[in-house]
Amino acid sequence: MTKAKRPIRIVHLGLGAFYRAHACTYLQKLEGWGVLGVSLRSAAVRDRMRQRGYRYTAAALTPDGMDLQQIDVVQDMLVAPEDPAAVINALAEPAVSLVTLTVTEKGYCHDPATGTLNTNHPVVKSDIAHALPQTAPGFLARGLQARRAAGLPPFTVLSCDNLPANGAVTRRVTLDLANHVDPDLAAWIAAEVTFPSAMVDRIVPATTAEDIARIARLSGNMDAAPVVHEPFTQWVITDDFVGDLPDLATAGAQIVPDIAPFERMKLRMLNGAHSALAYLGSLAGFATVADAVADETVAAYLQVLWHEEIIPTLKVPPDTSLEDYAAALMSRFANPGIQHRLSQIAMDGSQKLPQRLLGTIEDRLAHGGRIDALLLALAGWIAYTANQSDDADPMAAKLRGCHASDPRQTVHNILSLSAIFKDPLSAQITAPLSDVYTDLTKKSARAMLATVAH
Ligand code: CS2
Repeated sequence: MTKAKRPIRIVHLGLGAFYRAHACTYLQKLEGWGVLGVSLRSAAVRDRMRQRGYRYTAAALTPDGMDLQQIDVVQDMLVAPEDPAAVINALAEPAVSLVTLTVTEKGYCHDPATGTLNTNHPVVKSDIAHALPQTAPGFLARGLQARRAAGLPPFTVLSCDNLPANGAVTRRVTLDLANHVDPDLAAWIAAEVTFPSAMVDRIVPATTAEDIARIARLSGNMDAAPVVHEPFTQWVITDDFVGDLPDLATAGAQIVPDIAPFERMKLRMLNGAHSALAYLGSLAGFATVADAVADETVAAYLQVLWHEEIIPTLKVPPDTSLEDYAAALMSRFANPGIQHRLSQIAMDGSQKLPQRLLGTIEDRLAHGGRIDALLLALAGWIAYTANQSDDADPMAAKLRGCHASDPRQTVHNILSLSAIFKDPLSAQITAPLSDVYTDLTKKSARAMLATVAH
């Protein structure tokens, strides 16, 4: 007997491993909510998922093995560049009431320092000029335009990316784009559409060929598109929806009046530590998060980073202990079942650092207190950008161009990048960061970690 199919009521932009391992495992617990996945770039995920009718295995990686679960939330998939009009039509389907996004930091096409749409970007320019878009803000604006023209109610837009105030950022870029297309459309969106912010959390390493083979052995089924994830999961969403919505609270999400303290805790403690490990851990010769934190010096460095530099900048979220949160993070990072590559986390640093490290440094400068561990992480990132070989980071070429023979000049050039560093932060950290980065070019990363870890 085949199970009743779930009607498509959610369109997801940017269907990748994270959403399939996170949001879809919540939706799996509910009846009646199917997802149409959209890939904004390549056909690879669609082609692999299609082989099993979009049903796939989600494998929880425990220290002793894998717990497998079948997920059948995704009903179909579109590849936007193949047929952008089909994506607009899907967004204008009357049954759709929720649009979710995981398009990564750079997919919002915003200037990370200001949060506004980067209208100098050629693809954004094209989205303003043409009815068939390529970017997430373009699809949101044009999809809402089609709904408005058809006299349909709007949908709720729920970002699931690791950005601070991700709902407000999504709203800003959608409104900016809509305003260039038609100011009346922008006014309608501003009045009718809600963009709740959310904090999402689950460690999802890239699926490897070994994972695929192991899942096939365990399940007896060949799945070309499984996802692997840690057992932990958390989804905290602002209570700000319009229309009919899945009962995410029943599925385990926390719906709260204000996600800001949860989001700041997670972005600064988890993602901030991840980025610090990605740069400093790789310089020290480690390949994965678990390998890096198994090292005593690295683990001691993280304790200083969390307890002495990050936690003092945080507001404690309801029913949370920041000390317990740090301890839980350490055991999540140390999970030997997870091969989370530092190179995966290191990508797109220019888009990640403002919310992961720079905001914390700003708060410390305003209120006093040491920033040694934070500055060392920043210096590690600068060292990484010298040889950044992949051009995934939209600022990779610019960053490489900042490197000079004099390390102080390099720091000066990097801190002049106003899309990343706001005033007066750059002026305030020029001298101490130059010292740390100069030292890092002379000494080993391990020796530098040891100095901070006391
Ligand atoms: C990681 C995140 O790749 C990265 O930048 O820091 O993907 C991290 O694993 C998740 O945010 C955990 O929720």
